Amino acid sequence: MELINIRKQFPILNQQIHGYPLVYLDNAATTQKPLQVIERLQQYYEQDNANVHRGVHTLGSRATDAYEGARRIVANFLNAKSEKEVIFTRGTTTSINLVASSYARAVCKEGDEIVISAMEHHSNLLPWQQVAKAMKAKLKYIPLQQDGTFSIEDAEKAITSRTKIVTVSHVSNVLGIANPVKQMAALAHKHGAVIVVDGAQSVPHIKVDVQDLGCDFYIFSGHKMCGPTGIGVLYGKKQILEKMEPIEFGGEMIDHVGLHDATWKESPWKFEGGTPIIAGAIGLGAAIDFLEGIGLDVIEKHDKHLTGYAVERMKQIEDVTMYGPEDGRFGLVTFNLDKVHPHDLATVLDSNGVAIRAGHHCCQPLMRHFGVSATARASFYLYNTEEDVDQFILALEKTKGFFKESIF
Ligand code: 7TS
Repeated sequence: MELINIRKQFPILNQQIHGYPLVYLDNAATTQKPLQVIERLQQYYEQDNANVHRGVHTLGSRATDAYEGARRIVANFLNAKSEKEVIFTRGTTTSINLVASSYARAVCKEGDEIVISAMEHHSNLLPWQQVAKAMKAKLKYIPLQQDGTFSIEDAEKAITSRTKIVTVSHVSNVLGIANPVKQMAALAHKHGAVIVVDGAQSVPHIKVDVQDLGCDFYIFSGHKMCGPTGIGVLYGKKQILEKMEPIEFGGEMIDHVGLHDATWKESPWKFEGGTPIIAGAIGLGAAIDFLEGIGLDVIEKHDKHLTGYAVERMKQIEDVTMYGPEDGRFGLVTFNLDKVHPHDLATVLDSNGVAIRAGHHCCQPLMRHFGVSATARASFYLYNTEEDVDQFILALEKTKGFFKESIF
C-alpha cells in the first residue's frame, strides 16, 4: 500500500518501448533512480561542488560535510559501530578486490584455505582465485546441492582451523535466496577466520545489521539500490581495517610525505586515495534516505510478494524451468523457456516492452552446475507492480507461441 505512488518518483518508467509501457525487470543488474536522488545530485553540482578535505573555502567545507555526512548515513544504515568502518569504493567488485589484495594477501600463507561457494558472482570469485594462486593457498568449495544452494552442515565441514577467510554472497544473484551468513560468521570466528559477505543483492531488499550478522567485511554497490553508478561500500570492522595496508597510493590518503617514504591517514581515508567519489557518495546517501523513508521491511515484503506472484504465474506456463529452491526468493527468479535461447527470449520480451536479463549472470560455475550455458532472469524492485508481472507473463506466453511453430 505504501508503494502505490512510488512510481511517480521514477520518471524513466513513464515511457513506451516498442509501443508498450516499459516494464523494467532487470533490477538485479541495476535499479532506476528516484527524483530524490537525481535532484540531490543536481543540487550538489549546482550549489556545493568542490573538492573535499582540503580547501578552507565555503564550497569546500560544504562538499566535505556532505561527503562525510553520506558516510554517517551508510554507517547508521548498516548499524556499524562507527563511520570509520565505512570505506567508499567504486562498487562491489572494487570492494572485494580491496579486501583480497590488502587483507587476504597479508594473512594467507601456503596451505591456508579460503572457503567459498560455486554460486558466487565472478566478482566474488576471481579476486580469491588470484589470491589463492599468489599465496599458494587453497580455494575450498562448499559443495552445492541439486538446487544450487549449500547446507549449513556442509559449510561447517568446510570451515576448519586451516580456514583464513570465508566468503559468500548474502543473497545470490541467480538463486535469489539468502545464505546463512550469521551462522557462517560464527563458524568462521570459531576457527579464527574472518567472513567477507557480498551484499550486492541483499542490501537493496532487506535490512542489514552488520553487528547482528557478526560479519568482518560487508560489501555492496550503490547502483543496485536506487543510487548512482560508480559508488560502493566496503564495511570492515575497525580493528581489522586499522591493520590493513592501502592498495592505492597518492593524494588524499597521506599523513606525512618525505622523499623516500610516507605515512597514511587512519582508516577509512587511507583507503580512499585521490579525489574521492564525492557526488556518488552523496547520491548514495540520498538513496538510503529514500529507501529508509519507505522502510526496508516494506520493500522486502513487496519484492518477495511480487516474486512469489510471478513464480506462481510462471508455474502455469508449460516449458518454463525455474532454477533454485522453490521458496525464499528475495526479488528475482531465474528461468528458461524450453528450447528457446534466453537471448532470443529476452529480445522478444523487449519487443513487448519487458526488460529482463539473459546470459550467465557472471556465474559460470553455477550455470555449469545446472547444466546450462545461460538463463533468463526477471528481477523486481519497489516500483514494480502486479500489472508489470502480468505484462511479463503475457509476453512470455506470446514468446512461447512465437517460437512454437518452428520448435515445439
Ligand atoms: N556480487 C553480486 C552478488 C552481484 O549480483 C553483482 C552484480 C556483483 C557482485 C558485482 O557488482 P558491481 O556493482 O561491482 O558490478 N550483479 C549483476 C547481475 O546480476 N547482473 O548484472 C550485474
